[in-house]
Amino acid sequence: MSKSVFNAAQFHACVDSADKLDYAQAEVAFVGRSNVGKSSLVNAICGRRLLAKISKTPGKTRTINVFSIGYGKWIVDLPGYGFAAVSIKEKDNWKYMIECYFSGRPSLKAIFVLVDAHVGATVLDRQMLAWLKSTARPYRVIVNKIDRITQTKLVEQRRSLALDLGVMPEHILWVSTKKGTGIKELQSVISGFLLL
Ligand SMILES: Nc1nc2c(ncn2[C@@H]2O[C@H](COP(=O)(O)OP(=O)(O)O)[C@@H](O)[C@H]2O)c(=O)[nH]1
Ligand SMILES: [Mg+2]
Repeated sequence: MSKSVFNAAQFHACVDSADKLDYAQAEVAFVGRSNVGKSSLVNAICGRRLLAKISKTPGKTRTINVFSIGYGKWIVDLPGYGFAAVSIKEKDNWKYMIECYFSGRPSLKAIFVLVDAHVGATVLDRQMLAWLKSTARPYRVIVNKIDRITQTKLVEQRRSLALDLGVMPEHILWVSTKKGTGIKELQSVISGFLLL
């Protein structure tokens, strides 16, 4: 893997349903609360500030956004969950969209669930993980925004978050998109899944 593989990432597609996606060799997806930093993370991984739109208004991304890293290798930014102001119909739409995506992509190699270090694990984060554990898909947990936790609280927060999520602490990737912490490790994990 070389750094330039990620730097050469390009916007590939933006669709409102999974069946509109074309063929990929291998893809990884990011899912998590609105505002957890999914789009920021895509930008950090690719070393590009404006590749994925970053919004300060939660719930803005209602589409599946695809970025390609070389031919047929994708990073997929899925719409966020848990934004309070959406209607039941929109929540159902979200669920349907995500389920269609997860079940309709044989090239999906891993799902990264992003959790906010400062907010902690939400009910929906736990539901998402429980659901993923019940499927055969490989997944990883990424805890983002660790810059918002003081150094002294970090050890305790790591332990309690892991416990809360039911994941071994060493199986969690701890990152700060803002500071760039953990991005290299994440790139190599992604490279492994996408065979870059
Ligand atoms: N402090 C801090 N803020 C972050 C970090 N990552 C993202 N953010 C901020 O969180 C907000 C939501 O980010 P965005 O990428 O749009 O989240 P998304 O809704 O999950 O795509 C933005 O204001 C980002 O600047 C981080 O590592 N640390
Ligand atoms: Mg986003």
